[in-house]
Amino acid sequence: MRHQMMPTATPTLASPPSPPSWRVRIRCLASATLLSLAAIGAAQAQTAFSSATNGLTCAADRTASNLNCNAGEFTTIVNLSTPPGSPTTCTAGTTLTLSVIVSLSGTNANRYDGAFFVGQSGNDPRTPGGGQCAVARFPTVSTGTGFIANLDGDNDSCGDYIAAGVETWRIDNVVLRCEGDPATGLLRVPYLLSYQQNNPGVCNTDTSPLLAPGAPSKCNAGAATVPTLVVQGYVRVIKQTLPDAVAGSFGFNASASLGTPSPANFTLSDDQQQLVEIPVTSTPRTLTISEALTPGWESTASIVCTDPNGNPAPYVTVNNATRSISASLSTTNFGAICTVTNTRQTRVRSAKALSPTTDPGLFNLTAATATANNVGNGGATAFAAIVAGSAATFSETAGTGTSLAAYVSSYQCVRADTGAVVASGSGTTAGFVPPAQQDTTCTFTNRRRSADLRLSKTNTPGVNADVDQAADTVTSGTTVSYTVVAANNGPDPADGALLTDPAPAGMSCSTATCTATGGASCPAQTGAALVAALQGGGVAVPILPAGGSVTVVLGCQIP
Ligand SMILES: [Ca+2]
Ligand SMILES: [Ca+2]
Ligand SMILES: [Ca+2]
Repeated sequence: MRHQMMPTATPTLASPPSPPSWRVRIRCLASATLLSLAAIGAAQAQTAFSSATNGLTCAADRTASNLNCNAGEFTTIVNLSTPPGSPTTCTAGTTLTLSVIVSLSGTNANRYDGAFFVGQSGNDPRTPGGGQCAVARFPTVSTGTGFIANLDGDNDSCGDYIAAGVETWRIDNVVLRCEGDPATGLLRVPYLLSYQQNNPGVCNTDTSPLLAPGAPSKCNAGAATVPTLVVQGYVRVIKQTLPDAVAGSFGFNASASLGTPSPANFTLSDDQQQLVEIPVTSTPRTLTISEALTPGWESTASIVCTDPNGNPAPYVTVNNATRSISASLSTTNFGAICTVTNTRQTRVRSAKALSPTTDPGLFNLTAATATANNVGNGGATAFAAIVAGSAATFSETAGTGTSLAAYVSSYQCVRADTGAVVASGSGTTAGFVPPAQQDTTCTFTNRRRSADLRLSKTNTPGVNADVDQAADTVTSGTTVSYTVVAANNGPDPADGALLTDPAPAGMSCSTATCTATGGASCPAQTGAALVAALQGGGVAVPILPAGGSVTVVLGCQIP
């Protein structure tokens, strides 16, 4: 046996090709003497090199036997570390790419066509049928005293190894799954070093069946952990909304029976998802994730959880009423995928608009159970939630100091998402089934009633309509007919409008007749009573709709 001292030069350390990756130092025991490496950089400077091939048959399956690896020719202690700036965690079940540095020495005789295996899914390369391996055959170029190209004399490309040689060997592109050591929760890397005690034949690829232990004992195996890399269990929370793709942000917080989850708080909108992680070991830890109650959404959520493969996850419980997830996570039950679906509430409200907007009227509004009293233009009730698919009543009444009779009331109901009108009409009450999972606002508009009344008087009707002719004259002592027209140009009726026509001093009116058009009706008084009323307090026109008019013809003597 011989030892080789490490060089002291410190060359540049190139980054591994596929981050994240890790370099592994294997410190080899030579007759109980630990051969340690001063630094990764120094180690890499003088390493032999291989690039692993992944997804290959493991050593045990190549020999179709269980391997005990007890020959002890290469006693190995595996240390792994990550370079500065590397992640300090990996998510259980995800795939990593490592660069491994293996130091070899020992008590071996000449050995042939060797290889290094890493179980890619936590599987032990010694056990048949356990899974796939990343495999790298011995290099043929040495930077120490072990590897040699053609010790076996067949010129193959599977390196051989000189008795008791010393090598440091870097293996890139080792792909493996993030799986935790049950006791420590650190990334676990099961490995196996195989070699043949006799040349088994021509070996040129990592897939060669000749890359296998020459006997069940002719290997070294173990499991190393990466002390700087903690394996994280997780709950992946996926957000869905009903209806789909509705805007809305939902707050979550996470806690754990040990430590603080990462992250402890987050928000999700429809179709978004969040990974919440805690370190896991063989002892279960509880990760609890709760969703805050969000205004406008039903308080009860629908939560469905599975294991990472979509199968039932009995280690996860959910509470739809409190919108919470409780996952008991361990190295075995390391992950869960939970879809949290929130249903939009069906909500209604009433709002007030006045025309003109400066009108001082006050109104009491209702929408289902929501009320708002004495509101003016722009006022509204709060939203009231109703059962989806049920009818709701919207209404208004007069507030303090306001008479509904002074207004024309109408309503228009609009859904919030599209702005579409879902109901409209005249009056102070609306009742219908609002669209489900949607906000609907019914706006009651009150237009203050008004009428454009026009009054004309002439003694020459029909000549120039309602205007006296220029230089018109009447003769003293004669009786002249004066035509008085009261018309309503709208927009509202002017029922009860009061008409007066006091005669000038000296003029004596004695007859009056009335006709009505356009749906209007004449005053109750007729004849002398009508004359008298026009002279005094006026007469009421009982019905005077927009477009209607009454015509009163007065017979008066010119003084
Ligand atoms: Ca060989
Ligand atoms: Ca060979
Ligand atoms: Ca969606």
